[in-house]
Amino acid sequence: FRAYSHSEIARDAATIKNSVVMHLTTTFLRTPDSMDSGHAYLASAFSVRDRLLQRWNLTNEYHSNIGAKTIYYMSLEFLVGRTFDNALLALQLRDEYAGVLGDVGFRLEDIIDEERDAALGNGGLGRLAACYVDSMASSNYPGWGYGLRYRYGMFQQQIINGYQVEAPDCWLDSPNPWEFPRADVTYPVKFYGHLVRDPEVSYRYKWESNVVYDAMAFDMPVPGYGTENVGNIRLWSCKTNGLFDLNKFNAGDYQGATGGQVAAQILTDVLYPNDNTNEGKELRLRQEFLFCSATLQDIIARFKKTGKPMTQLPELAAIQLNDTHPTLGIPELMRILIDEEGLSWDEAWDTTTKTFAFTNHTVLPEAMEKWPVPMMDKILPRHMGIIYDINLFFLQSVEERFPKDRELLRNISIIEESNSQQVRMAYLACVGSHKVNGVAAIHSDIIKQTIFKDFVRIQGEDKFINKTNGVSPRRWVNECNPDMSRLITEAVGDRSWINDLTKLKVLESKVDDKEFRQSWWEAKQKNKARLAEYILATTGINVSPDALFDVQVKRIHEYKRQLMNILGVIYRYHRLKQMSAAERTKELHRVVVFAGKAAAGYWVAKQVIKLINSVAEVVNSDEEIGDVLKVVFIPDYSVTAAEYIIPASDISQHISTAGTEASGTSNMKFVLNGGIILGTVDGANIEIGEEVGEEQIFFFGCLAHEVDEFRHYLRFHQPKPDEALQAAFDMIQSNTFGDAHIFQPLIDAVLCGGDVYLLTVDFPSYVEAHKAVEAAYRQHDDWVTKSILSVSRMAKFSSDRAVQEYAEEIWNIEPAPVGKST
Ligand code: 26M
Repeated sequence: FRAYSHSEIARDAATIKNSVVMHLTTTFLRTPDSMDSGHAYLASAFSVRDRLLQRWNLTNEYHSNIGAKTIYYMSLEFLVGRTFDNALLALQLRDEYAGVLGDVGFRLEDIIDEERDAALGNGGLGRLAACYVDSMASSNYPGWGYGLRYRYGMFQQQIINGYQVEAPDCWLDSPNPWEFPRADVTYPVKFYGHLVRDPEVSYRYKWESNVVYDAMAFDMPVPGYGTENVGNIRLWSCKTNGLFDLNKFNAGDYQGATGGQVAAQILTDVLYPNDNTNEGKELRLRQEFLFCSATLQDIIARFKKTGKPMTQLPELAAIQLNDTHPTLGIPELMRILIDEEGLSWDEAWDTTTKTFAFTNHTVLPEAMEKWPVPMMDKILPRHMGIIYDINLFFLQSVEERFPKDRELLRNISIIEESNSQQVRMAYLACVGSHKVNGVAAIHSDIIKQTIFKDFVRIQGEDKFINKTNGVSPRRWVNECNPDMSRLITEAVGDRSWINDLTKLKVLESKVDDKEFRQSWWEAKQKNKARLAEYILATTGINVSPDALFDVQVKRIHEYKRQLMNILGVIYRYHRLKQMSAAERTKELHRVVVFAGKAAAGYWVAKQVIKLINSVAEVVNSDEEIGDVLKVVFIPDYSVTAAEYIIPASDISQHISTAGTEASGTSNMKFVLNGGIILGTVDGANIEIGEEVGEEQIFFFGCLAHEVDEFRHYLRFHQPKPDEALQAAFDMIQSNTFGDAHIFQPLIDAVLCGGDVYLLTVDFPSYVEAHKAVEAAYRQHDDWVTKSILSVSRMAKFSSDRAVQEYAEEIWNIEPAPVGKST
């Protein structure tokens, strides 16, 4: 029997009101008279969630009935942000809920603002995972994300006395309508222990251990837009296996009785707040394994229901590794297939490599995951053994083809033979996968020439491919920019562009339409006014929406060069101070916006935040300068903050040292929202430039292939700052922004530390590029043209396109829309 069917989502006000009141009174034990906006949010959210869960059930029932091949996107991070508005838009119930809430005196915008972000990620990699599950659901691909349910997500950033201070993100302190606990979906995960060899098969073992944790599933429904499909992110939460030690309790050891519980929970307590750095902490390794083991057990349990032989797993499941963090999934699948399912080594290896594919997201050496062999051997003895065997067979096959090349074998070995041996996770991921991809064209080229060079030679060119990143048009246009979205819908004639960004092309025909251009400009101005309010509320700083909004928001990292940006601001301030008042009145007004978090232990990045805030304080209170220049550091950058900031930018900066930013994804979001990029020839900036045309983007700086030579030179020669950069240094050193000695290490990194990120090399062309931006912005009409043309040419950067490419070229899966056959 079926209690509901796909057509039965009620849209009438009475039914919606009933379900909201039902939740208010029965889920939250409140009455309509005592409803505050917090409970108005919760009751509305639970009523929307009911509808999503119905579709969730239908989707999964349908996919299992038709035996659809499913993609499992394994990621230690999912940076989802808020869900309420996203779900309302996907179900096309936004106006209906606005009406019902309006009747009882609430504005939908205020209710939406009650929701806390699900901040289970650091930055680009985590947000990409969220965009990809959004696209899978919206494009009807059977696909699940798998991750961890951290009790504390990305820390909250406070700015105190100009410094970053971290506070815990207790996002689960209030009820979370967007997760569904599944106590029945729980798997045991072992650690430590010892191995017993199988008397018959030399490579088969029994792994015995008393240290067993339980991983319990929580499902987050992912609404597909304009479809009945609802996707899923399954997150694991850890607890001890075997509940409670009654013996200890009876002996009066009350704490000891629950001690294991506390120890286990630590595994999913907190997201490591590192972005592009690897700390090599033991707890992180245990986190990664808990995740991989629970996920593989779950995938296999689902597969076994089909009754098919294990060697057919790749026909029903594709697993994508989001960077190396979930790489232990490879030896874990090998262990299950060999030790538990009785496959031979060769069958297991063939099945495993056909199932896994791997995405690399960074080339920074400090981000490469390596685990000390003794640590891995202690915590995961069976997996260490399997990794040794994978490596042995791999090296043997290479030796056959390249006899006596000792250097080659050393270079490609999964085990690095340093003072202490280390497992190179990127190599393990590569050897265990049938496809390896980078995330933008230049990045995919670079990894083929650097870390995977020898693997390309051995395993062939075809294994190494490019999948340029994309972003969800639902969240990053339709949701965050309603005014521009309305204009696009008018131009296109309907909302079809939200699932098909190639429709943006029609905007090109509007570029000479006076009325359209005016509305386009007004939409941007409105977004700027909205951001100005947000800035006032979060920082107390007053900025004018009439100024040029110049924005750099992303994780704070040396390679992203926020330091170069603030030095540029200091140089601008220096010039303004040298001008006469009359000259200053001719200057273009500018608001420079920064936001972003520094990893808690990344001292240099934290000093950069302090410098930005110190400059802001001096500049913003300088009466001579007034509105000509404002500098703002918006605290606690998040998905929700990004949804305010990105639609309001005129120019955004993506200025990494060439060759260091794998792709970048906010660059795509900014241009999709009518902003223009000031950037280096790096990552996806390059492909954005190719699509929108060189008139629509401001490039500067040295090229990736020149970087090595510059770095080499600067190792042996004193860097020479140009006059502009020297002026900025001088201003800092003369205590203009407070005690100079706290900033001296930042200057020393450039002048005495080899200037690894090439500030002295790129600063002159950076200053020139700013001048070009300014001249262009003054040509108001041309600027609007650039903005409209850019958006019209951005189709490539939809995550729908990216996911479709993965589906066709890596996963070999097809869309399976629900509802057509029910
Ligand atoms: C590693 C070890 C221990 C703890 C944390 C990490 C870790 C976490 C996140 C390492 C790297 C992490 O993220 C890297 C990242 O976000 N890379 C970005 O990926 C984006 C999506 O592909 C790209 O757009 C960015 O250019 C790239 O920097």
